[in-house]
Amino acid sequence: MELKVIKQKVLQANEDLAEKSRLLMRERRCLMVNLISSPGSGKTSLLERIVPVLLANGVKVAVIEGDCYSTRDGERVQRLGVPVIQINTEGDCHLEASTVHGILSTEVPVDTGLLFVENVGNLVCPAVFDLGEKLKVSILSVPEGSDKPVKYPLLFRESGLVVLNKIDLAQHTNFNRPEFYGFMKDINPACRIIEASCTSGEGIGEISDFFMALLKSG
Ligand SMILES: Nc1nc2c(ncn2[C@@H]2O[C@H](COP(=O)(O)OP(=O)(O)O)[C@@H](O)[C@H]2O)c(=O)[nH]1
Ligand SMILES: [Mg+2]
Repeated sequence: MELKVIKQKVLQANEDLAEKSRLLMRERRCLMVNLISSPGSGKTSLLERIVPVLLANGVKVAVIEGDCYSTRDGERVQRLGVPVIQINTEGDCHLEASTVHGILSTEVPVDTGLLFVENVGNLVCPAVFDLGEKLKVSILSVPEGSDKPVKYPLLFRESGLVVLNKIDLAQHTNFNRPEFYGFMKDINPACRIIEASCTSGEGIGEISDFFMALLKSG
């Protein structure tokens, strides 16, 4: 009982700060997107694919890179020519609103139109800790298996877009599309699902169009 109360307080403090970040981003007309997946599903690869398309369309993009350790992904994204803020959690498995809120005013350029937050690779905790984003985007790669929506329902329920990545590998795996789409229909029927390959480029245009439409709709 005692532990449950403490946990609720932690989450409430996170929610309060996330709401402040959401208001700040709304004031600045900046769309914040929380990118969530297991390690290796293709979050950074997706950024490498879609950021150039968004830049070519005149969108001012910035990226917050969340990792336990290393600046490897930050360096990959920096090569795209966009501002990158690297956060190393030193072992924590997710970002929290307190970490992100502190840098929105100081590190993220004020004219940013689209702010991607690449969360720490994990399907559990990043879904619990709201960062103040407008949208959660989850990436599932086909080698991970079609059962992930039922095993991690919170993330897949809260996502506005699921990118089904590494579709180029589908023939080499036992990924069951009807099962995956069936689970998604039960858990989050309104969710947009786009099949993609960051290797072949399949689906990248559709994902970029999704973000452009979102930016236009305000
Ligand atoms: N075959 C294939 N490999 C991919 C695809 N997307 C990413 N990868 C590879 O998967 C590995 C992990 O990708 P990365 O973007 O670093 O994943 P992250 O940990 O989610 O950021 C890298 O070796 C990528 O080259 C894809 O669509 N198809
Ligand atoms: Mg990455």
